[in-house]
Amino acid sequence: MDIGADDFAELSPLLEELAGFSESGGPGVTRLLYTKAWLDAQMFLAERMRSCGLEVRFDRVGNLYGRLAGSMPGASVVLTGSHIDTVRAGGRFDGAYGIAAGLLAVARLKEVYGTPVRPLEVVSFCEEEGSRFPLAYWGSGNVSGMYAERDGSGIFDHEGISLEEAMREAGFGLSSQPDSRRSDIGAFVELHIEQGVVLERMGRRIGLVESIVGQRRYSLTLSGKPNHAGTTPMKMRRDALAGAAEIMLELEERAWHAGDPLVATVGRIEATPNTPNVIAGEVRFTLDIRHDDELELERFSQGVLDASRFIAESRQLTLDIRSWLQTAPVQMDSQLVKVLQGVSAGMGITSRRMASGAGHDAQVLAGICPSAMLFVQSRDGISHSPEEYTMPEHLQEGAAVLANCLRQLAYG
Ligand code: HGY
Ligand code: MN
Ligand code: MN
Ligand code: MN
Repeated sequence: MDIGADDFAELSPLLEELAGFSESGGPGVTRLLYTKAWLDAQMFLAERMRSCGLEVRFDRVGNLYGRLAGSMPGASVVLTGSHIDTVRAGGRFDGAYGIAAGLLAVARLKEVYGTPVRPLEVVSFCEEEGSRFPLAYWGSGNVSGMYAERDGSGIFDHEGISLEEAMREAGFGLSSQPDSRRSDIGAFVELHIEQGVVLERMGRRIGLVESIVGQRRYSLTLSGKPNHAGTTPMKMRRDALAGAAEIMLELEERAWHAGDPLVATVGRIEATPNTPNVIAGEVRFTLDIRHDDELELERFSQGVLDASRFIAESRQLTLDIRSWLQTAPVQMDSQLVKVLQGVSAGMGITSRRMASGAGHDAQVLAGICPSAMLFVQSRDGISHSPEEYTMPEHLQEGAAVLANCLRQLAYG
């Protein structure tokens, strides 16, 4: 008897409950690393895992695991899950879906098939988005060895709180807590919403991710001279905000010329003193650049940085560039993708192999174990937005495909 979509009627209510753990005021869900909303969500999930009969533990950076022990001594772990943090004003599915569905899938497998051969675990990674601190994949990166815990030192949020301080405040970072690094994972399968329009347009139900784009993220700080907006002639200005605007348009123009699949974004900007009648003395902003080809990504990124330096110099501004994320494009494990494809086909569910333009914990886990991803449709391809939506029947179907994949991996 296969597990089916009907087994996951609890999924939407669980996602609804999780969405309640958010900074108040909305719009959408905001659950940033080590904040109260984040901690409450992790504790809620821990309780839910316990009530499903899973052994629960947190690691030193705050990743949460629920474990169903297997019968084979020393067998490697079959892991599923995703990230609990969100972007600011994000949706209720990005990350949360993979955890909620993973938890219910493992619970259902336990009910129907009992003890697996290999241990089955569901993880709620503490951070993936890079929304609070200038660093992304902190959760999965500490598991894979991409980061060591000490890499959190010298990293500050925009309020000047250090990552270490926030981690301690949330109750983590203690030497008595289990090391985050793992070498016992045999396979990782992450279920996620697509966050794009491919599945919807193609009329397919499941996306089988073959590759994930590479990314570069930078923080740029332009410094000029704050001065009076009424008395400073245009020729005498060193306007950091005008310089930032020129860099942004240059970035956009270059990205248009480069064409798909290159994408480039300035998503965050802070001007100082940010006052209508003062020329901005300092502007800090971010660049997010992505491509599925590492050479193209690097060439484009360096070109943009060179152009930014040129623009800054021509305006007598100083420019400080800080690179804080560099990931290469990653291939998913081809054998695992075949397993996911076979399971979908066996359930009579249409699927499509595809690339992911979003980053995911699976690309980090791919460094230590065979990893793959399943996508379900996102309505109108909208994500990182309060408008993010996937129909319950699609969510449940994805969870059923995940459960049957986990069954094949852990019970076979
Ligand atoms: O792709 C992203 O921006 C996020 O890390 N998922
Ligand atoms: Mn995201
Ligand atoms: Mn995500
Ligand atoms: Mn130009």
